[in-house]
Amino acid sequence: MDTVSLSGAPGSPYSRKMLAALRYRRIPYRLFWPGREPAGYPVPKVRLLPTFYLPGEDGTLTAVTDSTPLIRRFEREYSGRLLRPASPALAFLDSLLEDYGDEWLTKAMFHYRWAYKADIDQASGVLPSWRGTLDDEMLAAMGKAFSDRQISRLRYVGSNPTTGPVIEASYVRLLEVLENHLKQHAFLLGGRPGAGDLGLYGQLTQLAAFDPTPTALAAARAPRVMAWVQLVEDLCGLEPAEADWFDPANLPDTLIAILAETGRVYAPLLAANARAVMAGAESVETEIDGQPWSQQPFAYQAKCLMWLREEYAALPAGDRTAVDAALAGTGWAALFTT
Ligand SMILES: N[C@@H](CCC(=O)N[C@@H](CS)C(=O)NCC(=O)O)C(=O)O
Repeated sequence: MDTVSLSGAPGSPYSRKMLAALRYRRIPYRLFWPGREPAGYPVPKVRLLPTFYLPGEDGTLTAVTDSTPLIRRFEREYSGRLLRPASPALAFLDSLLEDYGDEWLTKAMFHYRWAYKADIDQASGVLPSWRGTLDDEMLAAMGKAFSDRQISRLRYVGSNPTTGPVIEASYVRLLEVLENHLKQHAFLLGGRPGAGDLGLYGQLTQLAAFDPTPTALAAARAPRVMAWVQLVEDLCGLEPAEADWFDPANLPDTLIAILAETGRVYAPLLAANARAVMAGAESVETEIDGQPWSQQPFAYQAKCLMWLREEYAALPAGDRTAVDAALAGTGWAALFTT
């Protein structure tokens, strides 16, 4: 089996998502700390973590980013222990949950880390130290430069005084619905993990296991979620069976509650963002959860909606019926079923 090489860091939720995917799939990997890649390694067009180094069409090493298509590529290239359910209906729900983790829950991650003093102080000390040895003066300077840069980028994820309370309330509700689900089920879609589990897990490695403000919220309300984050980190010993997936025609109420929570906040944002991107608007102005929402448009998330709509449109009729039933009454329905 080919060994996969990547650069990633502990404070990068998408790096954690992919490392957990590789461990569960038992794909051998070699992890480089950013900046410590072997000489001559290619650099991606947009420097993002994680960056994978994979053979391109002509066999030369190519830098590849973006966790969602990479998970799908590895499903094709490595057999067994697949993260994507064989049922198209379940696979579609898995895509919704993965996208919510990657694109909405990351707002909470970025917001809490760079909006509160305790979190800024901790991140400013720890994150630069992942780069290697630093004396006190260097660490203070790099911590300040790093936090100044990230705080100036809060606007990209849409964290601002208008949206902050919406983001925080949604994080607390997610903890509650996930905690409730984990009382009876090991993973979102049954007894084995999907890509959606990893999408949520990646962000929660920071929210519920590193940054002090959101981790305290998880400690007070969601012990099972905290334990789950620790377990999902390394699932290489789990032996999944096909029968471990839920029956899409008979989904538990606790999963429907998770779909309701994710659709409540992320679906209206996807719709409003896509409208703003199409119109070339300067800002997305909408309501989420009955409260005003304002942020700059994000072209990538317009693509996310397009991909989800394509997957929905390709569903066989029976699967579509099951999906429609699962999403009825959730915010997701407006995006797909009307
Ligand atoms: N959609 C990408 C997102 C990757 C991403 O945004 N990575 C962040 C860190 S977790 C990053 O590298 N940001 C650029 C920077 O910090 O300079 C994925 O799923 O891999």
